[in-house]
Amino acid sequence: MTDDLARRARRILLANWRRGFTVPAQGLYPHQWSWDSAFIALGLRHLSPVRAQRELESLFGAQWADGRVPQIVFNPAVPADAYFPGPDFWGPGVRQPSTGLVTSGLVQPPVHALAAWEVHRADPVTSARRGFLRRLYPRLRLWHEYLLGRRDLGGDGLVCVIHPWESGLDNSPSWDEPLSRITPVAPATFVRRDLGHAGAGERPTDLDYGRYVRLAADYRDAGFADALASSAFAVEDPLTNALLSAGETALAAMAEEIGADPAPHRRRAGALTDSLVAELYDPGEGLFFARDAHTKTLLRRRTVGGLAPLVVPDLPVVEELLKTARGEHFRLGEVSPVPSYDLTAADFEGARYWRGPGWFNTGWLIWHGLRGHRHEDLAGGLRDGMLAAIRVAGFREYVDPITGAGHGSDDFSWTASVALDLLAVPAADGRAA
Ligand code: 2M8
Repeated sequence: MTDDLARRARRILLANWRRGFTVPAQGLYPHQWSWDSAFIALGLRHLSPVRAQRELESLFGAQWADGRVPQIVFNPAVPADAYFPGPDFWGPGVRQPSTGLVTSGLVQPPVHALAAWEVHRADPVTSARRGFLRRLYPRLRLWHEYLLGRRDLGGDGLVCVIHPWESGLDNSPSWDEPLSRITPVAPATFVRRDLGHAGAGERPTDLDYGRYVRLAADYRDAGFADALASSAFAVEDPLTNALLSAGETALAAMAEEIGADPAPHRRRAGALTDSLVAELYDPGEGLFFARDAHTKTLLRRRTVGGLAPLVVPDLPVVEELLKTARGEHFRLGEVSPVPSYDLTAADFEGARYWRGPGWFNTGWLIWHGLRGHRHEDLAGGLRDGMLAAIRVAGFREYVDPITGAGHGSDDFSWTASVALDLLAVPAADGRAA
């Protein structure tokens, strides 16, 4: 059974590989995505450590001079209209002089340092021989400096995402309120390509898309300037900031390994964690919430992003968060992967994208956090639950956490990758899964 699942996962990753990077899924996502590549590298390290290193190297090859790592690197071999918004939307202004590659101007959650460190640890000898950390560390540092230096729009030591696509949790209910203030562009002005590959009931709505396009076009037309005044949507997101803090801890480990100074990274990790807890944690709820940088109000929707700070090694509120995770809203221990949205909410939708379904990348982050905090039983149960979910639904993009039905793309790369990573550690009860 284990062998079969691992073999199927490997086959997906091989089929989705495109000379230097992996597409999230054939059809729906035919280019390279930023945080997908990080999760994919975590699985690839079990298949080929060199390929895992190349996955991250190719992404950072498209890094902008200002340090940002783009949400999407467009594959020039794919027709320009295969995905919307494609290279023509972003325009020639985003062609990177060093590589000639066209990219999106947005970013995605910074899970890369965490992934790079795990990839290095999978085969430190090959990593050292190829100079993997020596080459990647300065780029990762620049990436974090972009976020910390240019994206603290609220001035509280926390990074803002300026578009729902930047959060990775695109149509999460957390964004409903700030998004309601955005005037959508007219539906006739663009053609959605996603609906050719997935049902409308599993994707964001047309109204959501109209607003996404408005925000992306405004950012592009403002020359990708980062300022609160020109960012109609600006939220301090617990997932992004938790990953940045955990990423700074990973950078400290890398710095030590290559003889650089780890102290600034430790300081930054500590400061980020302090701000995260002081500004975004609600002790009454035992959960983190995103905050609107314009109104300074918490966006009180219970989402998996609010549990994501579990990835932070020195988090002072682990037990409180776990109590919430195990309660009726997320049912950790019973339901896998962790639902993206509150199971008890009136507007919970089990099949619609980030408004209910369980996803394997966020499941991996929580599993990783549980292991780091030495909650081996809970981690083992989540691992077994996620593998069982894949056995039932296949390697789907997301699953209904109640029925277990699979949704979105099939043969989804990070689902395959997470499966390979989970299979590399023993099952909760000590037997092979
Ligand atoms: C989804 O987002 C893209 C835009 O980035 C889309 O809907 O077209 C999200 O699930 C995001 O987290 C993910 O990185 C991307 C590719 O898998 O798809």
